[in-house]
Amino acid sequence: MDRCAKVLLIGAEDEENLAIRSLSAFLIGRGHQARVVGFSRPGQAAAVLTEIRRRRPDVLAASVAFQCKADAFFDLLRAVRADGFRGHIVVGGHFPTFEYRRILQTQAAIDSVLRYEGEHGIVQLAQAVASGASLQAVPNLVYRANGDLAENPCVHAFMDLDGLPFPRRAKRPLRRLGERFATLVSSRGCWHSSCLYCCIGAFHHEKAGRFALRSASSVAEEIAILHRQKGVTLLQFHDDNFVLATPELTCGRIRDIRRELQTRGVDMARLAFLIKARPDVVDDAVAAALADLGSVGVFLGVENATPSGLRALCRGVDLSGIERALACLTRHGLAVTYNLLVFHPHATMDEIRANVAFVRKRPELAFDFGRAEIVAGSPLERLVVSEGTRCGQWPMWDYRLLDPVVQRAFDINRSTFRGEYSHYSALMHELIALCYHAAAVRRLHAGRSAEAIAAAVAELIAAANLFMADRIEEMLALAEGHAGEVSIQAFDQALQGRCRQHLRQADALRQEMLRLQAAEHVFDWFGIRSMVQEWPLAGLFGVRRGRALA
Ligand code: B12
Ligand code: SF4
Repeated sequence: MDRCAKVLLIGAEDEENLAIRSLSAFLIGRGHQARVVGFSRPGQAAAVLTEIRRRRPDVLAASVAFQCKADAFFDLLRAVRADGFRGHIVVGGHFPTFEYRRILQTQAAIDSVLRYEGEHGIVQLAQAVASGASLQAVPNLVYRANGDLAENPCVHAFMDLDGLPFPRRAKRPLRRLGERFATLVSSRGCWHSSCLYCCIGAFHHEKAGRFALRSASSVAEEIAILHRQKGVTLLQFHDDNFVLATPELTCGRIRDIRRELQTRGVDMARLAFLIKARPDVVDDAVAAALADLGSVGVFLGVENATPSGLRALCRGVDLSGIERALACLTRHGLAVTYNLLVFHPHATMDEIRANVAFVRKRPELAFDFGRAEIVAGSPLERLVVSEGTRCGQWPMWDYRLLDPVVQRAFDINRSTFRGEYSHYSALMHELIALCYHAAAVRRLHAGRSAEAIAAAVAELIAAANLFMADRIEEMLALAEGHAGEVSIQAFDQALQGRCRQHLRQADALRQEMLRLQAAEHVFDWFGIRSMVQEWPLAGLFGVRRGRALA
């Protein structure tokens, strides 16, 4: 007779962690007890230990999806053992799926790795542990046995996504960008599955198809519940790629979700969406369909704005596709943000300069730039190993760029833009958030103040971006000129000073939007929310009034 098992799931919760929350719902649906506890920073270790002592789970299941967090999780799990926990510890997610051997060889605290999608084996594992049965029949499991590793056969098929319960949500919804906020996924996998730096293709490699979709009605049902029961108004689709392989399929999918939401009586004007998309399928019809659904922001997969860079990153997109996507999305009023992986193994100085020129052409779009990082399972990992440029240490490998001048530029980037005390990352992160925030406010709190703030946000982003474009070019010149420590320090000081100044400006705009949203939410209660922006009340709340709308 199977005993009901107690499972405690741990994962980074910068926002609701859909992996552990989905697995928690799945376990509960099959009669087990499951709870989640967040671990995003080492400072939260004490709270995790307390929770383990209180709950005394049979199984501790940790999501180590992020390779960059692996060491923090290993430290935590060692501390858990040192604290006296004797139950079973299993880890899962992207990184352990590929690095299971090394994890089990080096991490004595960890008993097993459950590879690929966790639903395939988590229930069997919980049952086996709770009833003291053998682990032999648990699919996808790798564990220590007889001084060796036992690798059970894996199930290589997508779960029936519509058959899965919705993720267990926190009691109170998150607040992001001044709204009640939730994330969700409407698919698993990616139809492109080929990008150099990405492990999603490898994660689903052995399956018959590259991706699986939930039905539009299942997606709409989850959104409707979040909206009605939790008052969620802002939703972020965490699908790697919300758009499908052709514009026609994508438009059909978006229209289906919209129709299903309407069928459920959801007031679409009260919802705003953020999505991620590859540029190649975004045309005017897709942009219009997205806007019609209520999308306000798109994180567009630009990644590199040169033909050679796009080829090197195996993006399968050309520059004209990127230009078209940007033009269509902005024409339909969507806020677009993007990232540029200017540093990759074969990057050249000319390529980086061409990327900077791309930024200059659209200074009002929030962006960030960096290096393609190695994650386990990615083609990049294989490339740097075969080229002999991998260096550093597991689990966070480093690599050398082939062009020595580009490598020097990257080293300067690492010690200045990305230096330990740098404000750069915080600023660019804040500007991306600010741009989505302004777009959400324009949709959910439309009015003259919202428009005026959005204009101020665009102005700040443009000023910051043009400044950064100059600094990136200066960094390239420093690298070419073999600049010494003193010049690099002077460069850094100027960079940090301006970052701090822009951060203060960004914070002021963020606060102003939050005040506007708070005021409108209060007036909404009385059904007179338009008073805030249309009557001379905005000033009372410290919000600019702006010009009357045409
Ligand atoms: C949401 C998300 C985020 C959120 C994180 C939210 C949070 N948890 O707090 C944000 C936006 C903050 C984020 C940031 C980053 N992310 Co991210 N992110 C994702 C994304 C798009 C979706 C994850 C998700 O919710 N999926 C839905 C759930 C249901 O699926 P799942 O996570 O795959 O979980 C299933 C299985 O993996 C498995 N599983 C997972 N955990 C466990 C645990 C156990 C015990 C078991 C048995 C099974 C299991 O079972 C689950 C159910 O089937 C994934 C891509 C992806 N498609 O998964 C990237 C991804 C996880 N992120 C990635 C990266 C690189 C990052 C960043 C480093 C990016 C950056 N340069 O800053 C940062 C680091 C974040 C950090 N915490 O430090 C990589 C990870 C690669 C790696 N091995 O390191 C991914 C895979 C994207 C990619 N294409 O490469 N990210
Ligand atoms: S980066 Fe995005 S488009 Fe490229 S393979 Fe990964 S999920 Fe697919």
